[in-house]
Amino acid sequence: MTVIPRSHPRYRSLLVRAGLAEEMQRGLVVPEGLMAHGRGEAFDYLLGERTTPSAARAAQAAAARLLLAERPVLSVNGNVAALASREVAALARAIPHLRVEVNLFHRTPRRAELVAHALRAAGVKEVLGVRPTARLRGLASDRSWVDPLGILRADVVLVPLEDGDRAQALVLAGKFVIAIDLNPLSRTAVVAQLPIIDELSRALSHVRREAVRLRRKAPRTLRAIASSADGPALRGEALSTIRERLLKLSRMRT
Ligand code: PTJ
Repeated sequence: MTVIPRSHPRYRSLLVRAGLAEEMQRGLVVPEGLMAHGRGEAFDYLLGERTTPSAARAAQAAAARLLLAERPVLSVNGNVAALASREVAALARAIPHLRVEVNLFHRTPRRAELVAHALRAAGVKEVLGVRPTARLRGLASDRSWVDPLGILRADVVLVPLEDGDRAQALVLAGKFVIAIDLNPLSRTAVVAQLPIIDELSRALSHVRREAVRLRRKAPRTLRAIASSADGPALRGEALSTIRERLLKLSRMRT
């Protein structure tokens, strides 16, 4: 593996890339996952590589929504397992009734096992969806395979790095969809009732912190917080952040 000097201004970003490339060699991440990551990085640049105030509000609303849910599920693909298994495990500890399910676009039994292994190694106690037996209606891809004890009966589904088709199918199946996606223009961000437009690890950590802070609040308070975030407004605010940053940067002389 290439040695990345700690002094490199993009050290963390290069380290994450190297980790993903390594996980692609092992088969946890698919080559398409690297492209998806590149797109995410580009939007993170545009957004300033930090959690914006509107993304923080979305994360807070997501935490309240997950705490209120009866059968919440967090859906995990190859990129999510490679980038944020620890954050997934920490969130599952903070919200004990949150179930964790493997869901893959490029599904093979081996990849499903690799994702489950990464999650268990990070501390997730129960992993659903390794050998799913049910299918989500209206979806032709392998993403339609779901666990009857997980996504199939879930009322709220948290879907990081999702493709728009499945987000749409989940909404049509009557689920409340919380998406994590850096691209405010993606179909996933558009169809999800609650898009968190932020980087995956930052967003999951934020939702966890909010869940810990909110978990003893009364349901009435949680309901007010959960309904305080509005999808189109969140996307609009992300686009405004990008526009303002670009305007400011375009006026700078250095
Ligand atoms: O592991 P599999 O087989 O399920 O495949 C996973 C990928 C990611 C390849 C698959 O879901 C895919 O093709 O996703 P898309 O359609 O490229 O969508 C990924 C979205 O996530 C894009 O809108 C990216 O901007 C966004 N994204 C990428 N990396 C991050 C991100 N959002 C937040 N944090 C990131 N680190």
